[in-house]
Amino acid sequence: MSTRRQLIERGLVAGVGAAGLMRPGIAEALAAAGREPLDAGTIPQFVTTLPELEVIEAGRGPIELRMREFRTQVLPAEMPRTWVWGYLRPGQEGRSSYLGPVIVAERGTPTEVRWVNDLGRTRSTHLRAWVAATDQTVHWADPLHGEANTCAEAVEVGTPATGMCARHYHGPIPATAHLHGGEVPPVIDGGPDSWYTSDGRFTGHGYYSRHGSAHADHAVYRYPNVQEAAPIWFHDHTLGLTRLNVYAGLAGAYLITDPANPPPTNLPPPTPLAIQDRMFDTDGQLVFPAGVPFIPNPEHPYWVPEFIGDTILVDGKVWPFLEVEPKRYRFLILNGSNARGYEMFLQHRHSHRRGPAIWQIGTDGGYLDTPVKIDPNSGDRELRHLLMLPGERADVIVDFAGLAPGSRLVLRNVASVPWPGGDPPDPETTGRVMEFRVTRQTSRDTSYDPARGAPLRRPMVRLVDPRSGTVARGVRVQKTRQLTLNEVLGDPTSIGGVDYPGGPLEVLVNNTDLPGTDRPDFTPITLRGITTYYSELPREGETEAWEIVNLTADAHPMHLHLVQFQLMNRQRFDVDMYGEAYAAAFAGGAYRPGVGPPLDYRHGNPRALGGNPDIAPFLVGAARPPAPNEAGWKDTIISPPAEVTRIVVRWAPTDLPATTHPRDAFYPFDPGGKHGYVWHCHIIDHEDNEMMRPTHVTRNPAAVRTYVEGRDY
Ligand SMILES: [Cu+2]
Repeated sequence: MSTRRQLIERGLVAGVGAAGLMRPGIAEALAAAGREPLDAGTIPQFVTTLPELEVIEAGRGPIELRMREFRTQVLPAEMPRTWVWGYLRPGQEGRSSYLGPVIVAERGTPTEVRWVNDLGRTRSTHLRAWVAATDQTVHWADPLHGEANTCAEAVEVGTPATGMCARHYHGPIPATAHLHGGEVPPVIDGGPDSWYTSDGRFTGHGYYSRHGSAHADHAVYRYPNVQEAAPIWFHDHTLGLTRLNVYAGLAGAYLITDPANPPPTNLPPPTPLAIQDRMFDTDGQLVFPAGVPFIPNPEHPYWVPEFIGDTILVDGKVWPFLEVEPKRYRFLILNGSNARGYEMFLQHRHSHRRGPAIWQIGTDGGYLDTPVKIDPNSGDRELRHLLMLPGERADVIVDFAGLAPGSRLVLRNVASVPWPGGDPPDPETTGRVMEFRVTRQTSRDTSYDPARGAPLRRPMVRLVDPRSGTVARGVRVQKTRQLTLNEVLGDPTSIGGVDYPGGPLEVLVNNTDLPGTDRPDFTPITLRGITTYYSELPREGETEAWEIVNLTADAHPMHLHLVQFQLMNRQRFDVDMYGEAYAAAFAGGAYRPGVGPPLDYRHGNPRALGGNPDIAPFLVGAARPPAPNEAGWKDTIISPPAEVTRIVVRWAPTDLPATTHPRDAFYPFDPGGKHGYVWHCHIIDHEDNEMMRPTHVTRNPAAVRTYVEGRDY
């Protein structure tokens, strides 16, 4: 296996596009289980109204959300109903959409949510896709570890080449809820090891952030809501099972408003649009390709590198439509897909004319200063389509004014999968997201007009100057880290008559495959007998520049818990030349997958932490400042292949002045302590197979805390 190939060559599955490789196998794989794939091309489009998601106003007492299984209409009416998982209120037996609810919270008023796992056991679930896609060979939640976990034994006695533990998990279903984009204490972050089972017997026991408040079958998280107004969301985050739990339906929205810093009062009311892709069988049940013939390597008998579905859902309905008057509407768009990216624009269904424009008014972490026009007819490629990879949000306004009643517009998608180098979507199916139908106007539109460009907020604090793509004046960067993204590839192989093409074996952050990787340059922290080796240990109040060096063939949406940060710039580098220097830096002069960076994390590169050869001599061309619609607060940032993506992260609230001394910058709660956070790729399939690292924030000793949990967590 050549080093170069491991580093830079596209794996077969990832490259051809999971879609291209998977399609032929779906029918035979399902047939073996007595099921048939549903041809996405036969599903009627734009016949289902966009559902109104359930809204919960926080601040009216504690909220209880129960993770439950139910059947609902996901496909169009008259097609079979689908078994899903969702967050239901007490007494609710089901809901029209699995997605949700939408929690609306006010800054300054905490929200207490009691998250109850009521998912039962694999024996009782109807989600065949979930059961048939669990993979006990990835680093995963593993509830039965130490009890009935025969797989642990199989891993020890089996040989990797013949496939370790090639059987499905049977036992209680673990789950947990993470508030994505939330500024919260680590004990209520809902990290990958914070899971618990509905029988109350098992809780997380691993390396990543631990549960703080799991009591038997539930956890109580009291969110402080101290951050600026932002369209954040929540979803499952169970170690090694997130891709399946989210696929089953566990996701909702969480909007923080800030009455003290309101946006223009006449912004149109927001409609959430959560976009996801799925795959169905003819019974209307979810399909998740796993196992032979979809896996690239025998080492992980079920895990596939990227789930790519053939149908597009918005708010839990396949290809819905929404009636709109010829006036302005505001949409909070979330890419809640496992792996699929979207490049979107509006197009007239019949004339194929492109437009109207999409005006972006907010990013992951809140409002932009002024609206940014994303116009499909623009000469500027960067601002032609609304690009969103998994985990990202966009707050947008569309002005349907001037369109004749009866006009139909399709929200189109032209993003290839994997993005950016994979296959384009099918213009008849996955190239379509939803439809807008223009009706008669019933009232005058007095709402905020983005075309006038009035400020959306008092100017945001700038850690970077988005025009120059440099650190903003007066901002001092205390630490710089250069961190790599790596894909470890397996070789083509044949075992027992089964051919494995070879391809992604696991995907890594800084070439480090377990928080348990024991290195003298990492920092061990032991909790309840488990030692985690941290490498990213930021100090509260400090400002850091992270240079994410993507050595893989695809883009990765990298997500940091706790913080909102700003994109500084992106810059290409010579992949071949850097790849050689990188490989040569390892002991023995050849790339060693999974062992961490080649050099000492702290001292190996005099210009940056991270333990990687300096990228500077290998940079190509000029650094590109962020696109105007990316120049806001972000918690998930696209790291394109063969590029360095530079972000500036301050481990402190976003609205402190940029020049605040680190000593005077701190959260109202304690971000330090035992549990820590994570940062990871938000392609959930990657996150489930090692593309994640723990972070531990060292608390600012000068901090004055005003938010205390006040509970015995
Ligand atoms: Cu990734």
